[in-house]
Amino acid sequence: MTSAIEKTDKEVFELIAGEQRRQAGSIRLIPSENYVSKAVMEATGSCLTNKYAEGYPTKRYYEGQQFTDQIEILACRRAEALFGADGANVQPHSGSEANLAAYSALAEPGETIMGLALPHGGHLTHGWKVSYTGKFFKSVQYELDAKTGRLDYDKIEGLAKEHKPKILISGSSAYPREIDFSKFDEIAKRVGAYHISDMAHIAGLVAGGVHMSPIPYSDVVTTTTHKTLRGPRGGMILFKEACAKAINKSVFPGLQGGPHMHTISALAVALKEAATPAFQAYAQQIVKNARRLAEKLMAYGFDLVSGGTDNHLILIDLRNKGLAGKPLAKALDRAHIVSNYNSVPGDTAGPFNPSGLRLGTPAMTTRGMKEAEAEQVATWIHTIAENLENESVIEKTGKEVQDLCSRFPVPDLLIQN
Ligand code: DSN
Repeated sequence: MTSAIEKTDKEVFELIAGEQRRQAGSIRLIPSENYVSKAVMEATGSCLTNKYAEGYPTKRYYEGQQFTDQIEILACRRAEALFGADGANVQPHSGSEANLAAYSALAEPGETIMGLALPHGGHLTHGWKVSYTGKFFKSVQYELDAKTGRLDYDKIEGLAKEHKPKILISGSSAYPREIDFSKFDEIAKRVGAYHISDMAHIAGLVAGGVHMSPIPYSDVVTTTTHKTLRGPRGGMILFKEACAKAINKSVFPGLQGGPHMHTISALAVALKEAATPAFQAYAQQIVKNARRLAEKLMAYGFDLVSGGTDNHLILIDLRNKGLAGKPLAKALDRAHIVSNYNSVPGDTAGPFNPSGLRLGTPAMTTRGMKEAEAEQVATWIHTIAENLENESVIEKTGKEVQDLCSRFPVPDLLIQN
């Protein structure tokens, strides 16, 4: 926070300060959120926000690219080195745009794409009906196995053989188990489809070596850059050389104008951070924390989709407790534990009042919390679930949560709670 904001606009300053206090004083369990380093934050807020750079390095439509070209090239080379990819496009403004650009590069409107259904853990942009990806393309959606809560590769193959998609999409937004990208690749090859993996949620785990990499098994890999990867908000596409031309054309001029150079500079910084041993230790700890949180929640009788987790994410099916996701998420938020309500496989409740709660450990891990704190969090979730309408218990729990937060300060926030 710079005093310039306070001088210019007290109102926005106070709101940002409030958000800083909220982030410092709560345990943030939304699995797609994190805390970036001060270096990433500084690059995001740098003078690069002032620069237009339509085009690609050395082929721009505006002059004055002496530094932007070097920054974008650096970000691409770091991404390729970190993930072992042939090529990278760091211009997508978001994961959704990265997905649309990737599909548009490899399929014509009206051709078939096949991805995981939203209520089963897929993303909107994997062809769900309300997303343009489900309107521009003919969309076929696969689901998790009803009994195991896991991907059923035989069923996916059967569906792929029936519908012969042009693109098979792997990846998810709410799937707690390791994805076997090699199996998706085999299926895609058997039906003559391109394989696009969306690793947005797990990019940091892949970089840290604790999840199978989709890169060797995919024609194209899309990702956001701000989840487990811990970079600025944005998107990125990694690809095999054969797809380079189509992907680059699809991002610009196909879908976007000027790239956000301030974000790309921050991504370059985050990719450097992600190549360190400290980042590997962070990725390992995310998974350890999620496992411990899952075990303790199950000990309290919570029913977890698939019976546990292999990654950073946990999906609780609250139906056995007679609870819905939204009231629990709201009560937890009052106790400074921030999660999101979510559909679970086979959910008959609508998306606005679904039966699940989605949790993740990246942000708590970034602030240094380990297994003991994960266990404590499970106990608090149990306490709140048992006392949904008891405001004095919620308030008391909230104080305990804030006390723990003050023992694990977020290093780079200026204002602590
Ligand atoms: N909003 C992201 C998530 O929370 O998973 C997906 O877009």
